[in-house]
Amino acid sequence: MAVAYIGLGSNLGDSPDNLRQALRALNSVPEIVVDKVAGLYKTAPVGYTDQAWFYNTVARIQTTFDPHALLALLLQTEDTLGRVRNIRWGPRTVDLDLLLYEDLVIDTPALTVPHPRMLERAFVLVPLSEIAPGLVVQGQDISSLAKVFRQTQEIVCVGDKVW
Ligand code: GSY
Repeated sequence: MAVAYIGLGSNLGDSPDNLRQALRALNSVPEIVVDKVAGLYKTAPVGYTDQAWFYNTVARIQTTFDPHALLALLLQTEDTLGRVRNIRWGPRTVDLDLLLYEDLVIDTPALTVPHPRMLERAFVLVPLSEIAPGLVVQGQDISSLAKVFRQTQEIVCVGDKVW
């Protein structure tokens, strides 16, 4: 089994429930076990800022899928849960990003791993550092980066758990 980390986000509909349903859908696939999920965070939108705050979390999974098969499943799960792709950085029912897959570096037209923007987004770094505090990605300590970026990007830990 390979270890991979998935970033989850939602700012449309019942967002905590959307994230819960996404995790359930992934865990119901025989090739995937969801084994650790960070707490739930409310986060100010990054990129296109004229939209509602997001709910975000990060999950660690074990999987027998290769990275491209895993990506295909993430996209299919987004579609099943009702994601409509209209505004590029706009509101979404659920967004599932493949952040890391073992320590592989992948650069294909369809997939870039580590996720190209993960090292500058508090909504990824903070929940990721919660479940993988010693993790180093591209020579950068995730916990130290999380401390830096949470000072400039608004992020609030919400009490509820989605897993
Ligand atoms: O990349 C994921 C979608 N997304 C998010 C998000 O999940 N959270 C926050 N806070 N801002 C975002 N901008 C985009 S695009």
